[in-house]
Amino acid sequence: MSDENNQPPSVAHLSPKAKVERLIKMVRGRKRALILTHDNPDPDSLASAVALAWILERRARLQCHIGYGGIIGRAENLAFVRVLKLPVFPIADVQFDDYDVFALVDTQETVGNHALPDYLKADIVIDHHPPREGAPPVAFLDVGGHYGATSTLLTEYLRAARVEPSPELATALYYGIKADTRDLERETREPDVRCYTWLFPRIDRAQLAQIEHPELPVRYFQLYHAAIERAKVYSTAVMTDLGQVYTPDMVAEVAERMSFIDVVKWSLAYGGYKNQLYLSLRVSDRRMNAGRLVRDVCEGLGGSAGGHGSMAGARLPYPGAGPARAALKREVVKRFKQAFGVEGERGTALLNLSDMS
Ligand SMILES: [Mn+2]
Repeated sequence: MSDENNQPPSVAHLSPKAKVERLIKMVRGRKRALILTHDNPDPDSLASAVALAWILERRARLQCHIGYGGIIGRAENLAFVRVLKLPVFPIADVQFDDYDVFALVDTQETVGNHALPDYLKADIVIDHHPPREGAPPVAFLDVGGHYGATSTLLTEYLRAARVEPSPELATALYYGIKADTRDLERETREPDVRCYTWLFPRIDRAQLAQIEHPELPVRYFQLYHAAIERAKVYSTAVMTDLGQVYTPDMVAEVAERMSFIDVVKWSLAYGGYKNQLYLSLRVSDRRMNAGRLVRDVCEGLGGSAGGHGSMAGARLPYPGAGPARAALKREVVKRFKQAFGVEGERGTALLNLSDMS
């Protein structure tokens, strides 16, 4: 079917060795690659970008740069970049005309959460998220496999290319897999375990410890205080309005933390950052698909949405004036309450809920 459209199909079914051969062949004759993560990149995205650069530099003699849109905000992610000295740059420092290869990792062209301008085409897309429909053809497309992290895909590439990672790169990929799969527990497949085990003797454990236990800014605790005060519980759902956040990552972090409340199956957090409303959802019911739910709920509100089984997020245009913002939040809450089956409930502040244990 793909061939009829002249679209090179995803290489997801090929062996890592065949993938790497095709990748190297595809960039032959090119000189400079720009590798982009998704916006507000997480460790999986950053590690994957650095690993792809590592391979293209060594096996295809390309000069590579890594760019990201948005900000790196979580303390762990800041420590990740600083401790491992990862060569990644904000997109404002990037001149797009300088490159003849464009790559996206941990995201896809039509997801809308990356900094590649519309007038440019990605040549390489490597992502462990489910394939998006309606995407334009991509010369090298590796999506749709069964992987808990994009870092796992890139670790397979490294091994197939017979390129030894530095301790910093090994630590980055290891932490990328660890964070995305929550210690090999969430949506973990056999290749994730295999690559994690392969990387372990190659990592720098002292650096890993510095990343996993970073110093936290005062405003982190202030935000958590507000989050706990504002959280509302509706039967098995918790919703947390974070107001304005100092970094979008905190929305996901709070949603994740609140999902551990013993009575909770659905955890939604939302907060404004610049002119966007960020939403993050965690679902503990394995029969539900958080990604699909968020896409359905946010349909027609603009912005972008994505995710997979148990975790998903979205960002929506968040108009400047107070009343318009309040109206958007009310609409979002109404739609999610419907999706959670708790419409009509008034909810109880988390702080007023009596302990069930
Ligand atoms: Mn990922």
